[in-house]
Amino acid sequence: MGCMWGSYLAISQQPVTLMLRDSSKLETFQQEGGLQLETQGRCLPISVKAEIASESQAIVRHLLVTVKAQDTVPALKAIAHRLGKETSIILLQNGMGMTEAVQHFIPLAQLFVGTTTHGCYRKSQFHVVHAGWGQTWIGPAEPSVFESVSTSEAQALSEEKKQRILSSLRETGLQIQWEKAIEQRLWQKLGVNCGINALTALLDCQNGRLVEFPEGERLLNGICQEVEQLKHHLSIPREDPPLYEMVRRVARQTTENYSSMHQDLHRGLKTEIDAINGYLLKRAEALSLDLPINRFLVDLIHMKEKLK
Ligand code: KPL
Repeated sequence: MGCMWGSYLAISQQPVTLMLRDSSKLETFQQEGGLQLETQGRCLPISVKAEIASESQAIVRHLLVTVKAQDTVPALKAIAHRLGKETSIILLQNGMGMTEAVQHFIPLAQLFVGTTTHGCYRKSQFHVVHAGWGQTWIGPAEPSVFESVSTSEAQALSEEKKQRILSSLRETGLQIQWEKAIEQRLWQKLGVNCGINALTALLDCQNGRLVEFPEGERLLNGICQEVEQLKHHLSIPREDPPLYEMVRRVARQTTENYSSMHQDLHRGLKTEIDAINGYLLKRAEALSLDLPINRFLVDLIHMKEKLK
């Protein structure tokens, strides 16, 4: 996702820098001859700067965070010296629960969260294929904080940052919508990921295969019922269409895809299970609610990670 957004920002002539983890990533970037974007059957070389994120001292004004959920805090800690009250951060990731952690140690930066239905995958480290066109919603990380900023001066600053972020992202030509009630969209995406990701990873199958068999339908239904149960306890409104319908629809629309959790598990990487089904368990535990199917999935994925 980072390579995809970086490409479109660069194509629309905006100053953009890829912030890389370490020197080996920068070497790979140079060896591959920079960034390439494949879209609508064309492969475009993208002119974009790249740097080792922690080495520069320059203040970051707009930061789009697309790392895996579990890498969020370490990635931001590595560049904490570059983040201040002039920084706006957008978290565009799978899973939930990262905003609290980020707000905790970067209280001054303005935080936004987003969710997207664009599909992309990498052919190599810096060669990204934009495979499915989608939409993106951006909203305040926590409306209560965002709206309760005390002075009108602070409110004007927040509004200015929001407008700058939106216009910069819209310059790319990708569809961006401001969503004040972003939490609801994040819950919807979380529900979809809770249904599809762990099952496809464990069953070693593409997304669409889940809805080909009655057993798959029953499993998805059970997961979705638990998500709905938790949402009911948290007073989060039910979705229309119901989550189960939504999950089946996404599984069909992305039928050939291997989910991100499938890809992580099969590459021997740590998965985002703790920010997806694991996030449900954390929220449920605080309410003394048991979600046995989701607990089972989390345990199985953790076991798989350990058995690698
Ligand atoms: O977001 C996804 C993921 O794989 O993480 C879905 C929507 C399930 C598409 O594969």
